[in-house]
Amino acid sequence: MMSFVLHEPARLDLCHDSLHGLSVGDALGAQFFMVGRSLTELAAGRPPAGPWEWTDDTHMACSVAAELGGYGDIGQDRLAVAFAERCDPYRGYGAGAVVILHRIRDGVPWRDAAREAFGGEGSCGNGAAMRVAPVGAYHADRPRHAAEQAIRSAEVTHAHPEGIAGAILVAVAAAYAGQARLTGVRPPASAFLDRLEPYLVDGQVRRGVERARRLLAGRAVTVEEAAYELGNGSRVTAQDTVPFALWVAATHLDDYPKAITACVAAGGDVDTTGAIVGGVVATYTGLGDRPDVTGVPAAWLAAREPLPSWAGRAADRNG
Ligand code: F2R
Ligand code: MG
Repeated sequence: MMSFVLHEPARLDLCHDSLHGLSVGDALGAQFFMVGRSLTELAAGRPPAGPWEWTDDTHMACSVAAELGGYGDIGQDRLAVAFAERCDPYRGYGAGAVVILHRIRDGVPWRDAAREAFGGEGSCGNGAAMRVAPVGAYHADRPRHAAEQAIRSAEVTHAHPEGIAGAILVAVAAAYAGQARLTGVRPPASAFLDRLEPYLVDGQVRRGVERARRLLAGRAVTVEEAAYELGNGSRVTAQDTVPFALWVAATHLDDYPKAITACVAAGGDVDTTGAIVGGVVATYTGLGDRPDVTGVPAAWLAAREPLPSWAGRAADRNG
């Protein structure tokens, strides 16, 4: 177990690499909801022509990154206002999220709006997980704090324990990806998921991640088999999305294009599996290539719609 403290510029570099990875995965994934997109072409290194518009995943993650860049930790009241004021249903927001964010904009306290959603159950949508990887990247030196901050970022819209559980695991996975980058030691796929064990809370997300760990410990399986066992996000919930996304990130931690191509191959909620996987994997790979690592390709960054200027310093590195 390593022990170190990151200085602010290093935190922000990891956070912004994660945000770029998240947004490229989201924007490229969303392309595959359009007619005429070819997985074979993508797998051969020929993605669709840009521009690739990003969706709600990136929009909300930019608010999270701006919060980290401005304040270091998540201020829930501030984040709720930022989410609510920026919400633009045109970006493909979840149906429940639109209602929650409009209510907050109308003056309902975020805690009430989140708790009253879905008949009082709260949302277990994959939206808290899709936007959280930059939190883990920012706190790569302190995974437990990353988990606490993930909870704070989730609670603003997702009161259901499964929605929050998914966010915790994605943030901690990103923190461990950042640690692996800083130490230069890539963990084997099964060890990467095993490290999440202290952060598993009882429920369906936990059971899904345990299935993913068993898959990684057994014979090699294809991405289609993994999606069959774990889900591919087609139910748009954390339970149906996070275990698969973590399996992909663990399996392809050193190869960003392969990781995103695996999400596309699995189908389902491709922009969101792409966002989660992209946010974790890019925390490890960074942008561009290193000798033993394939990061976010420059051409993919250039094809992605630029990030908004309010996203902070990450927007300075628009492709
Ligand atoms: N909205 C989508 N995808 C579907 C449509 C996309 C297509 N391109 C189109 O335009 O038609 N994607 C976005 O939503 C996901 C993030 O969702 P978030 O922020 O969690 O929102 P929400 O609405 O709270 O939850 C999503 C769905 O999950 C189900 N659900 C949630 N809580 C539930 C509960 N307690 N009981 C039962 N079901 C629950 C509902 O079906 C919600 O609508 C991302 O994929 C993002 O990209
Ligand atoms: Mg989306």
